Amino acid sequence: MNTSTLDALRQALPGLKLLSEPADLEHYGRDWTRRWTPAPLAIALPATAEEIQAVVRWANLHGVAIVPSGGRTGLSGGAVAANGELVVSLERMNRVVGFDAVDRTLTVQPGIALEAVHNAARERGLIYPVDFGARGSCQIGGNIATNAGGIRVIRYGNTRNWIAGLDVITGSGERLSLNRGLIKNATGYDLRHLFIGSEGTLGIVVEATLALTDAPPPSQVLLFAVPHMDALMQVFGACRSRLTLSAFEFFTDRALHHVVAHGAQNPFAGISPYYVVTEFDAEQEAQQTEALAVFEYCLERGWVTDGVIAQSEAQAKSLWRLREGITESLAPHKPYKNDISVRIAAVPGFLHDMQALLSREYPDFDVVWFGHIGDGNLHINIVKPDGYDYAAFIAECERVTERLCEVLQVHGGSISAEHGIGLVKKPYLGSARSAEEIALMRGIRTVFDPNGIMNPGKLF
Ligand code: 2HG
Ligand code: ZN
Repeated sequence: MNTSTLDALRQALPGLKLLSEPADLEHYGRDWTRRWTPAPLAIALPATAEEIQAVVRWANLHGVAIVPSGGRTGLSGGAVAANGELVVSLERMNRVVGFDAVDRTLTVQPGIALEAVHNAARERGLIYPVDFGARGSCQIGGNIATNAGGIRVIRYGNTRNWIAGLDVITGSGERLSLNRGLIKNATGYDLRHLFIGSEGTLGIVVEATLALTDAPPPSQVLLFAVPHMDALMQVFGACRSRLTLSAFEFFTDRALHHVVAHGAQNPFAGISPYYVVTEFDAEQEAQQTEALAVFEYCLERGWVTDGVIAQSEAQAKSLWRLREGITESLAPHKPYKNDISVRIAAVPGFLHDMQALLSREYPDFDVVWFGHIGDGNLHINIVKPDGYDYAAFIAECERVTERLCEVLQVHGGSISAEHGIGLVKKPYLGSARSAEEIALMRGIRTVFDPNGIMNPGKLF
């Protein structure tokens, strides 16, 4: 790569905003993984789909790799640019471009933050229900590229369920309008769904039509102290059968330790090995009474030892902070992350095998468990001991991840539930997808991106 290639881009698109200062290369060249040293060629900040299309055509002509870039809150290295790629940041394309009250859809540009989507939906009397901790910085284009999940999947499903239409520029520079907001469209392959979760390897989302829904009734937030691992899914069973849940999350005492050290409040006097945060519809008094009955029921059986129900919006927020603040509290330690899933029915057996594996393989590391246990999705963060060499730490974690893949295979699970494969989990893709599937995925990629310019090295 040389400056004349970039000059050709400047000439072809004199209005395109391009950045190449070292601080910009560093800022836009990495995501939250912090494992790779950013080294992009430059940063393009297009303002229109036409500019993106022209950039993709230029990249094909000059053999330049493109890394599409959203809020870069990803945890799998999917948005890292460490090999002279052109980063295409969508951050200037952050507007709502349409709302249809009859279809109940919101059409947005890809660089809009998830929180701004929430606000735009709410202003129109509806909600966009996908939600997670990074809502303030992550962007809808990145959410689509990873089929992001989060804390309300238990009720609403993943991002995929809420994408009514997508406009994309493929890796070969064609613009496609996929599904156009239709609810029913039985016309062959639904290419929209190929782009959702494709991690920027097929093309770039330039516009998305999101399905909205009614706001749920008022809810309440409950925090349980849970004395042992087996009780987690028993509490889940009790809550799910008697309450209308919108979230069911868990974390361990180690997670509590970190999040409290980071400023969150432990509402209990003591420490419990496990905690559950659950949110449920509580519009009527009967539902609130039922929640207390569920608590009593679990208490009698020894599945919970304590509980607190939020009495105000502020208290609900501070209970949520205990769960949602975990990632940020661990970030300074640059933890090694696992984001794994099994079917809900397989969770109890899997938890046992995994606990045995982790205590055998990580006797000396701080292992922090938390996540969306009601969806069968666990986040296991391994914290590097002080003074331990970082490269040796990663190598050790990767060795254990191979063992973890074997346990996941026994239980029919997946090495990436919602963060994507990116660079971090690339060596393990074959543990969750067959060789035939991967060959087909590669073939699909070639159809959309024959020159392999879109986010090369990620996923495969
Ligand atoms: C969450 O559920 C996110 O909080 C981040 O998916 C998980 O930091 C993690 O491992
Ligand atoms: Zn998560």
